[in-house]
Amino acid sequence: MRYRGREVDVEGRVRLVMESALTARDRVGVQDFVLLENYNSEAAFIENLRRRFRENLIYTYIGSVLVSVNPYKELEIYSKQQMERYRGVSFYEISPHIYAVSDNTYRAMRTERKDQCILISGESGAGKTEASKKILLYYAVTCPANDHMAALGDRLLQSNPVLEAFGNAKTLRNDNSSRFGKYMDVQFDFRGAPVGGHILNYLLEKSRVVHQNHGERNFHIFYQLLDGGDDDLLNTLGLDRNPQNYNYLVKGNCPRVSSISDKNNWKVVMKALSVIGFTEAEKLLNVIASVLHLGNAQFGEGEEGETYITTETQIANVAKLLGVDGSALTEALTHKKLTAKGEEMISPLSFEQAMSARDALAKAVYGRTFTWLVEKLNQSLALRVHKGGSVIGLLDIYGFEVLQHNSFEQFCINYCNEKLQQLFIELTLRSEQEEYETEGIAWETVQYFDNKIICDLIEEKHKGIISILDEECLRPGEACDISFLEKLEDRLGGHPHFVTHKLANGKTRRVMSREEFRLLHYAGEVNYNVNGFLDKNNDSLSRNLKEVMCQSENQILSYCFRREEVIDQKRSEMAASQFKNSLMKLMEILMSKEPSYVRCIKPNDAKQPGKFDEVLVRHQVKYLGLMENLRVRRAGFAYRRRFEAFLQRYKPLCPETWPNWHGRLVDGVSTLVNHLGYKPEEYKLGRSKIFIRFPKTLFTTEDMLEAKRPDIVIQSGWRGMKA
Ligand code: AD9
Ligand code: MG
Repeated sequence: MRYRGREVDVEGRVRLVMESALTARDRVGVQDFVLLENYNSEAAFIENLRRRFRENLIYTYIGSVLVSVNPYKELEIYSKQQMERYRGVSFYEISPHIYAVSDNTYRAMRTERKDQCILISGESGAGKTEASKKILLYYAVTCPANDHMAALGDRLLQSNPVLEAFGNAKTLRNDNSSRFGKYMDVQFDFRGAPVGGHILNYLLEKSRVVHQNHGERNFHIFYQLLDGGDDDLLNTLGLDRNPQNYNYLVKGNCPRVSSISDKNNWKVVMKALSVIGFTEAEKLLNVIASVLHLGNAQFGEGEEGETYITTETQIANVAKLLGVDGSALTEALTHKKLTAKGEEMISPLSFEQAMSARDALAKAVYGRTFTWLVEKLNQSLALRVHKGGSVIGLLDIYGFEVLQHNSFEQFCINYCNEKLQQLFIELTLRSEQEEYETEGIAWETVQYFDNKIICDLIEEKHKGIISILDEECLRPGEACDISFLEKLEDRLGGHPHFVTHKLANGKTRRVMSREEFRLLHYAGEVNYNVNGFLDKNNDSLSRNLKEVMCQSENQILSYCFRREEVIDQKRSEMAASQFKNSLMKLMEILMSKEPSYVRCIKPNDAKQPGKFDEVLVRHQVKYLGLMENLRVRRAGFAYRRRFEAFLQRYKPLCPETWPNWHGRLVDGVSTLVNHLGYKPEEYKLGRSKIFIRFPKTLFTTEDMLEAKRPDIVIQSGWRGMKA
């Protein structure tokens, strides 16, 4: 029996509630999925998650992988006292927690002197960013520090509000959705104190600067500035407070979000910028304001089809804030420069072309400024002293996305997830295999789906989707989104993971539009609409706009728009290829480190506490590959523990090992399990660990222990495998 708590009965009497180990297990499930009897059953997996979620137990392991379900409410489990509880404690001795992963990763780095990384994945709103912040906070609070280090811890923490202000936005799925991928290295010195940091950012969703879907917003910083900036500042920037007055902020018709205080966040961001030692705030705000004014620039169409600007004052404002010449900017927004047979020619842009040039400029200015900001943060976090330390990397990157309409952005995001899944399978299998080898236990081959075929389909040189997209982008004037789709059909039709409306027999698949292709991802099918693929991949700014920008007197912008870009006519890498290459580099970084995983799950689409939407959860369990993960982990043995830990825990169950065993550990464990009546097929003894095949064996032993010494079990905090 275990103490469960106090309950007040109908007559107002307080009584202690006791329950048996068995009912506790029924109530709160198992804390590690490897201990599920029926580990092949998805239903059992989800039921276990649900039970735990109902009890506010949002964390569960699959071996060493942490599964986390977003509670959508503040739980009292992140205090400093809780951090202390997890310090130096072995993974399995205490209930699952993000702090356990943080602490174990830290200790592994310290003892094995090997770089680590924590990969956090899950769909939008599942809790990735919150998890990464909790890990950072854990290190900032628990790691040793001196004055200089403390300042660094602060800067590390303060980099978050800044990045979030510029890179996060309210979407339908998450009020604080990260619209970029982030990989952050935290560097520690030989004493284990954080001494530096470095951030890599991936693919900011720039299209949001000029367009938002209904119910969504632009990046937070715009609203923060309008709501929080003081009157003088707004006057200088020529802005008024109402977001509805800015074209780039009205598309989603959602100027305010109840869960967000833009005013307070503005203060937080300004303070963070000062902690980080940022001196360019004014220039940065000029850039932000210029984007708002640019969105209000309007064009008219002359009698001969030429385009002109109707909002002169807006453009004057934009030019002033961007630090560029007004007439040059006007000219560049309404004309294009062509070079034909060595001669330069100027021709007017159509109305649509001018509008898209304006939007392209806004996206380029914002996107490049974001990259610059990350570089500034990196300078502030740069390593000062480095003597034989190691690194812990944190990856908080967009999860697999299937929206109603999926475009280029979803294509890149889902490609990224394919790569991470590949890495995950490879590393999990590798580490399982390595453990078996070190322990001298025969490895049993595990069947799993290798998604390399899908990665190849997307990224293979000359043959993959990205190469074909690049090819089409190099045929300006001739190629269009549909010709890209046709080329895909020509080259990839018949590939087992690629589908379009065309059937092999020449007929058409009626359920698919003629503008879509479908990829059968490891996580499920996604239809991508090719509309806009070429433009987004090209991501280019006209040459004359670049010329104007590179003469900017705003130092941020003159840094972002280099003269060399104009002089050197060679085209730079296109967006998808750039993303592909940055992912390759990321894979290399991750491969060189020892990985830990946090898999985040979103319990419902309503952002509500206490609501567990089974269909939604099942879908995520599937595409996070959790069942596959569990199968790999359970391939041979459900449970493994070092001899000393096993003996320490169960020695009271055998007179020969109690109170102390003085011989070799392996002999002690052997004596103990013989006494308990373990059958040879139930377990194996490795070099330093015992491997137990079935959870039932372990549960029986646990129940015996509890029956024998209930007081010890409760006090030890080892809620067995049950909480
Ligand atoms: V996205 O891909 O960037 O759109 P994330 O990063 O996975 O997404 P995020 O961490 O931003 O999601 O979490 C979404 C919201 O869920 C947060 O703003 C919190 O309100 C809520 N959340 C997430 N994790 C926790 C938690 N451990 N405790 C309480 C949480 N609330
Ligand atoms: Mg996020």
